[in-house]
Amino acid sequence: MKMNGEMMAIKITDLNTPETITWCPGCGDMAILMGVKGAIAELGVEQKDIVIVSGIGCSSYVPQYVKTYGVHSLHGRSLPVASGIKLANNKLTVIAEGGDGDGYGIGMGHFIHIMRRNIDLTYIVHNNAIYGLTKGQTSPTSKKGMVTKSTPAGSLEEPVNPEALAILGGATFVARVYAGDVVHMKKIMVEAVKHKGFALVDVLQPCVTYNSFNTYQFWQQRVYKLEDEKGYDVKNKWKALERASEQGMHADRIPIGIFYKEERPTYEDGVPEIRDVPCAKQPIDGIQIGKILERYK
Ligand SMILES: Cc1ncc(C[n+]2csc(CCOP(=O)(O)OP(=O)(O)O)c2C)c(N)n1
Ligand code: SF4
Ligand SMILES: [Mg+2]
Repeated sequence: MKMNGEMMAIKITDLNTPETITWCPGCGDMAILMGVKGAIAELGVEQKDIVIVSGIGCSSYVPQYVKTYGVHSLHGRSLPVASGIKLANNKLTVIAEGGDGDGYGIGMGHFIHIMRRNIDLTYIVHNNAIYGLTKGQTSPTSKKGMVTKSTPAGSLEEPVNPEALAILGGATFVARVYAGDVVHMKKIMVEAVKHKGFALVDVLQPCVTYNSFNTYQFWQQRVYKLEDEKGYDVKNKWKALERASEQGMHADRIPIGIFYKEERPTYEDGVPEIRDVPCAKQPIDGIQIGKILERYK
């Protein structure tokens, strides 16, 4: 499990920062922020042991609004930055966040490779099927035919299916939640952080300003919980893939909850040098840095 730091009682208000929240009123990002704070408080990991890393987008403001360590990095680059932090100090709880454009567009290469590596971190994607920050262009998850500023005649492309990709890509925890159900979202986020390995939490998030198709009402009418389905087995990869590919985020019926879960050694497990003492805490007294630098003169 990713929670390696000390456990303590944390109130949601302890996680507030003085930053002014600039999201549009009613934006689903606000609910996701509540879910993340609620999950951190429930997990009780000390704030000094958590790092939230984001890319660029409306969604990527989260590190500024949660009182933990945080990095607001570059567009599409939350995962490599988060990986670097985790490998430098694998005792930290690392959460990466960002938008669908950030993670499933420009950051797609990182997404695919982090899953096969199974680095022990949680990736929360605010999936609003639009580029929000840049004012409403088609994103990789926009529905085919969707009219936006960048596709005035309707998008010609099939949307990316993040859950199906993640199941096949080697992710060991794959979940989809809906920002309109904060209690359920928080519960799944807690499970994702507790999971040992790479955990994807894809959040269906209404952008109330630029996406008039995927509204609260749209998703409210369609979502159902996998855990309520009799006989659904989160360990059955092929059934999970079938469910994910047949019932994507724009379908008539949209499953939420944990699609797939697997136990597999993490990338860090394969690096014995950091098993007991993280890289950042290892003694450097005996290292003759001068001799190394000599070689580069
Ligand atoms: C390298 C680079 N390319 C493009 C941009 C412009 N840009 C900023 S945010 C963004 C897309 C935001 O959409 P998404 O990731 O879905 O986040 P949202 O705003 O919807 O939360 C783009 C294209 C950038 N900042 N950097
Ligand atoms: S533009 Fe959309 S995603 Fe961005 S803050 Fe406004 S409602 Fe939220
Ligand atoms: Mg987006």
